[in-house]
This record gives sequence, C-alpha cells and structure tokens, in this order.
Amino acid sequence: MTDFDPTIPSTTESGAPRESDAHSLSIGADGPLMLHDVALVEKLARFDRERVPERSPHAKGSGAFGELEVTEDVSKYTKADLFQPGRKTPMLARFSTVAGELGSPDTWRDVRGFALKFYTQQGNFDIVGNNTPIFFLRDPMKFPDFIHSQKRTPDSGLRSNQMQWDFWSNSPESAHQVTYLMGERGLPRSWRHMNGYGSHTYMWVNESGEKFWIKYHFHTDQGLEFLSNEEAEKLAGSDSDYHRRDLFDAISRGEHPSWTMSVQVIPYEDAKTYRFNIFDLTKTVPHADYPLIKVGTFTLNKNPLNHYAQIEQAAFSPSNTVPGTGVSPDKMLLGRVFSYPDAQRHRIGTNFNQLPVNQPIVPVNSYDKEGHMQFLHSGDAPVYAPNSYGRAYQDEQGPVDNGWEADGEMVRAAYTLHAEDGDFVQPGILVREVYNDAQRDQFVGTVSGALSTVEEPVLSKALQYWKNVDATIGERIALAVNTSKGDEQPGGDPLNA
Ligand code: HDE
Repeated sequence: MTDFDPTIPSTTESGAPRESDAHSLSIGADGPLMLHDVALVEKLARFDRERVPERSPHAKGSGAFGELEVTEDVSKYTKADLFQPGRKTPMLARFSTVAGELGSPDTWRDVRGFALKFYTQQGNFDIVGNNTPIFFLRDPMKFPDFIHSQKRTPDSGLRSNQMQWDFWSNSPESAHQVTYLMGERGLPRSWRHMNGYGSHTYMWVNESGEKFWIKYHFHTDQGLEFLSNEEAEKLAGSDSDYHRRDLFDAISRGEHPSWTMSVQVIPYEDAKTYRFNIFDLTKTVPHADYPLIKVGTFTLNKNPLNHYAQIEQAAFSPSNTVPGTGVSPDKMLLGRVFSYPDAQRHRIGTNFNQLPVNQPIVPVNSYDKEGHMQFLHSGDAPVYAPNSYGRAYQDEQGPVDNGWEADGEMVRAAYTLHAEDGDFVQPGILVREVYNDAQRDQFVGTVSGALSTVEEPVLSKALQYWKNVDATIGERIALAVNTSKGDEQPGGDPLNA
C-alpha cells in the first residue's frame, strides 16, 4: 500500500513532472551544476534532513499494530471505555533496548522497553513500561545522570563498565533493577518471549468515583525464553537486528504473538498503611498480598507499512491517560508525564500528535495552535476560550476524580519508607528465593564478568553493593572477580567449580 501513485513518472514534491532521477543539470556535459536544478536541490536537501534525533534512551526498537480484547469484567474498578467487558481496541506496541543507539545490536544485555498505545474511544491511552516490574531509581532528578552513565564517555565516546558501576554502586536504590538486569531478563530470546509491566502504580476510577491503585502486567503467551551470554554475544555480531527481524517475520508468517493483560488492584486507602510504599518504583508489590486479576489479551497482528512513519515517529507517553485512569504520587511517573511530550516536541516536532500514527481515532478540539507542520485548523471558529461563538470549551472545577490528597512542607527528600522498604531487601529475596541454582550461577558469572574490567575506587563499592544484596552471593562475586583479575586466590566461583 502506498500514498504515492507508483504508476506515474516521478514528480517533484510539489507534484510537477520531474525531468530526471539520474542526471543533474549542468552547463555542458562537463560543466558546473545549476542552482536552479530544483530536482537536485530538493533531493539533496531532503536527504540532509532524513534523520530526526533518535530517542535518547530507547533509540533502537521496533513494533507492530494489534488489538486489545477485554475478556473479563473489571468494570467495578474502572469506567475507562477500553477496559469494559468485550471491548476491542486497536493498538500499537513498540519494544526497544534502553542504552544502545539506533544501530546498536538488539542482543546487548539491557532492560527492554515495552510501550503500548491504545487508540480508544476516549482518546489515546498509553502504557509505557519495561520488561521488568521495577526501575533503577525513585527520583526523576537522577534520570539524566543514570542515562549518561549507561551511554558513552565524553572523551573517547566508548561505553564504560567503570562509569555504569560507579553510578549504580553510588545509587543503592538501583540494586533491585540491576539484579533483574544481570539475570535472565537482561537477555530475552525475543520480544515475543518477554513479559511487560507498567512498572509504576497507576490509578483507576470506577463509575461511582471509587479509586484504586493499579499495577499493569502483560504476560507473554509465547512463554518466557532467554538467550545465554554466549548466544547473545554471537547474535550481536551476526544479526544485530535479531529481535526486530524476529517480530516482523513472525507476524508476516501469520504467527501473531499475544500477551495476557492482568492488574493488581490495591484499594485506595491500603496505600497509607501497607508494608511497602507502593509508589516507590524500586519495589514490587507481592502477588500474595494483591493477586493478579485478568483483564484480557492483546495480540499483535499487523506489521508497520513504513518503519519510519509508524515506529520511529510514534510518540508514546504516560501522560496519555483517559477518563477512568490516572497517574499516582510516584515521583518518577510525575517526572515522566512532563518529559515524554517534551522530548517528542523536540524530536519529532511540535505537532507530532497530528501524524497518523499518533492521531487519536476520536475528534480533537484543542485551542493549541500553529508551530511546525500544523495542518489541522479550526476554520473561522474562535481560537480562544472562553468565547461567545459556540466553540465548546471546558471549565471543570473542584477536586478531580483521579486525584489524591497531599499535604506538608515543601522538601527535597526520599519518600517516607517503611521497615521493609530497604534498598537491598527485595533484591536479596530475588537472588535467594526466586532464582534457582542455575540462575544464581549464571548471575554470578554475568556480574563478575561485567566487573572484571572495573577498577578502583569503583570496584570495592560495587563488591560491597552485592554483599549488601546477599552476603554469600557477594562473596562469590568478589572471589570470581579477584580470580579473573589474576589474584592469588584459588580459581573461579567456589560454589560453581
Ligand atoms: Fe523513559 N523516556 N524515562 N522510562 N522510556 C523515553 O521518550 C524518561 C522510564 C520508556 O518506544 C524518552 O520520546 C524519564 C521508566 C520506554 O517510544 C524520554 C524517566 C520506564 C521508552 C524518557 C524515564 C521508561 C522511553 C526518550 C524518569 C519504564 C520508549 C524519547 C523520570 C516504566 C518509548 C522519548 C518508545 C523513552 C524519559 C524512566 C520506559 C527521554 C525522564 C521508569 C519504554 O522522554
């Protein structure tokens, strides 16, 4: 399918016949070129502008279109149209790595982005999550520093384990996510074989105005599968687009991947007394306390027709909420609500929401106007509100239905944390109780491999970080690192000889 007519001879962008796609206009066959050769100037000028800035994190990725079908009845928790029983909503998913650039290998160890856009009858609703249920940080102030530390050094332009571990070991709240990252989740076999999580706590509101705290889960129906370090390293060299290719080829073959959507529902008042601060993004909320409640299934069944227009220019944002949903006091989430549309205004252009992939399927009536590439217009309707000429506007007042109470002095501080909220508690449980022996061995191998190039003063801090997570694992990592650095100690990981 194409928006061009491929059967007519080529034209300029303004539609006039083009004289040549192969030869520039010159004075005689050997003479200089002419500035008024519109066909050449337009072609080169457009080529010069082909790239928009890549996403700063999450640059490398791809995605597909599909549909969310609600198979259960969760209407007692939310009035959002897309979550009503039996509803089918068209959607777009984009999966990505975080730290690598646009051309980087899909199989470098990393967290994976899991971004969903639902084109609902109440406007676009996005869940922009990852393949892990938690994150490295709990305050958005640290996010740019974190991303800088995972990207490249300013002088050599190289990636640096030293820099990554320096940031992590100085930020103990990262321990839970780094424990996930160094485990199997850091190397999914394909995007089809990984789970997705909204990660933050969000809000739902039902018809009677009752509010609930919500955690979104998307479990892969293809089963969880992972790559070994060796497989991933080999693929990074032989097929750097391995994950992109896998998804595109599977959908082309008619194998449509699907995910089961569930939510954890936490009654609004519970948050005040629960043993964890549920707004701290470095913590999971145990299923034993708040079990998964199934909502439905989403299936990806349609490949993009144009990667650039539909994936590169897709703009996902947690600020895209619809009635019956909302955000929460999670500081990271509140930072993101600002940052995504801001990045998109810069990256794609002020009117990015007018591009077909970002356009809602319902009518828009916004008083925002003009800026680069504006093409929707309001005719002769007033461009201001309030007005006396019939263009509708809103002025709701009083408490908003998806809000929460807040009080206190203005401070710069971490959240109020509870006894079980220590930075090393949940990562300790993850390595001791969730990982099995084989996974623990793999984990020790991966961490010690990554630390083998790290030097003082960072190394001691990083080794202490793992001892804080778990004394035994910490010892094993220290021994393996010291051995690989040529220490006198006897060889290798003692428990995995
Ligand atoms: Fe992002 N993040 N992020 N992030 N993120 C972006 O958005 C940001 C965070 C995630 O496929 C950027 O348009 C801040 C958590 C995904 O298009 C940027 C903070 C989670 C994607 C941005 C976070 C994510 C992004 C890059 C801390 C998982 C790719 C350009 C407050 C729960 C979406 C852009 C896609 C992309 C900012 C933290 C997931 C710069 C400031 C936590 C999946 O705006």
